[in-house]
Amino acid sequence: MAPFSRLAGAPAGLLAAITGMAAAHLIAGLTDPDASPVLAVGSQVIDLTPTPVKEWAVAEFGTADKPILIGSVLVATLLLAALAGIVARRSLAAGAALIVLLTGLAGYTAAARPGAGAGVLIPSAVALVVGVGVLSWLTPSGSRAGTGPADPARTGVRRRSLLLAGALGVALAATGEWVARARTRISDVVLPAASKKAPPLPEGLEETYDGISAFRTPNDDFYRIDTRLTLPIVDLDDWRLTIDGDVGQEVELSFDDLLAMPLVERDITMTCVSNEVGGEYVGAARWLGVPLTTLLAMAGVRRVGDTGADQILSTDVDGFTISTPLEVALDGREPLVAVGMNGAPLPREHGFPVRLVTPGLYGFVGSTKWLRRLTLTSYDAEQAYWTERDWATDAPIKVSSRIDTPQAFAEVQAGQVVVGGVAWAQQRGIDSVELRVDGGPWQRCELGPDAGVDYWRQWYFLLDAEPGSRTLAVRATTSDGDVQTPARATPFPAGSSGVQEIVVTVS
Ligand SMILES: Nc1nc2c(c(=O)[nH]1)N[C@H]1C(S)=C(S)[C@@H](COP(=O)(O)O)O[C@H]1N2
Ligand SMILES: [Mo]
Repeated sequence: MAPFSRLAGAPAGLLAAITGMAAAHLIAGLTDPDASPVLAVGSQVIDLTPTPVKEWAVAEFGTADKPILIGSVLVATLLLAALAGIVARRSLAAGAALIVLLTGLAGYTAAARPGAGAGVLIPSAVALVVGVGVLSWLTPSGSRAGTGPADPARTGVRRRSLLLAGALGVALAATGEWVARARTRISDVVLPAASKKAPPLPEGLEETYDGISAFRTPNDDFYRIDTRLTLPIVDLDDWRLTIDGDVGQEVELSFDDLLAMPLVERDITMTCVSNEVGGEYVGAARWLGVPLTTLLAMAGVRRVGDTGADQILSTDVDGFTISTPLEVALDGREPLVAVGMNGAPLPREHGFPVRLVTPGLYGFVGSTKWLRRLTLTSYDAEQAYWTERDWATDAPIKVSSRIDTPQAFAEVQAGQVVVGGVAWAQQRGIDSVELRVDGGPWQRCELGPDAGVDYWRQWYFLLDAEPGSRTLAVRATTSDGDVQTPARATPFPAGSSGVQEIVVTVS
């Protein structure tokens, strides 16, 4: 036997897996994207990953953590599939058994996802049938007994089929995605005007000073953080928002019901608890929606004493949960049940059709995307996704500031250098931002326009830079006198703290 002929079965196994997964992915795209075998396994991995590892992955890979995860699941699957192909040359039954095991695992994890119905098993079943079918078709019957050379013509056919299957897989997956988009009907949504409009947003500093973050973050640039690998398909005709639990009366509203209510417009900066000091997980938008308090009042909850509940447990369309302290929701900060973002319906990535936006709280405790249900309950009775993973229950956003320009390790010309960025302290507002050069005294920066306490503030400093290596640090102070602390804290469990410092070279 030639040294590598033992591996001759591998392409058959790979081909079986690729066609099986592609077929399953298409079926899933048509029915339920989360039931796609690779994604189901990936989602399960996310949920089972211990918090410190998850935190490390987000810090290390940022938003690339998802492609990396899916890639790892794919590679593991393909390795096992290649093994199935090799084994199949000795015993087709044993090879097929490996495929049964793989698809069975995928089916099991898909079914174990919150809110899964029996239909989630279909894509894995399709993968099983196609996978075993292709494997037995491509495993030469002669070789199963371990005799006779491989037929070169047959090998050529297999190579071509492999390429074809790859191309087919990409095409099928793309079709599935296109169908999913078409089914959400975002383009049909026409948002009414707000009955309480926000004042026009002033022109931001970015118009004058290159490199400072735009005063309003465009939807396409807005950071995205969630546990999902695919975006939910929400059929607007079926979607309802339910307010239940310890309420006077249950409320159920359709999307049109929401649009028919008085809508308010508010400028709110959202921040992720996973944002490191100086990080990218913060964005500012103009949100359109119904005040959460209006909906709670409809359910008979106007003040904390109207219910025995101490939290609002919000559930998304797939059963993912977020806890918001009831006291915070009712303290006058006016969280929104939002339908619009920067003048458009919510993008699918940011919660279409409806999301919660709670000013002053990190997203994981107040900004549920793809909202489906608001349940008044207690922290004793029910725990949300992140609470179960030991993150803070009450998580106010900490005051922070970021240098946008110049970037760390940039080389700049000696003379006047614009140093600038953004600072935020939602619910309190920014009083001042200060810059420190090479450990010298803190110097006051100029602030950009003010769009309210829940919105970030741009800032800049015209630095007369002398040649050499310069260390720049920034800190903000809130309107109630809270100075951004230099004491470092990790994002887990209640948000990062510390002061951003960057080094630039002036020449
Ligand atoms: N359904 C759902 N809502 C969610 C999340 C999620 O994983 N699932 N992540 C939360 C977190 S951690 C943050 S920071 C914000 C981010 O919102 P964005 O992606 O629109 O910026 O959404 C929140 N809402
Ligand atoms: Mo977050």
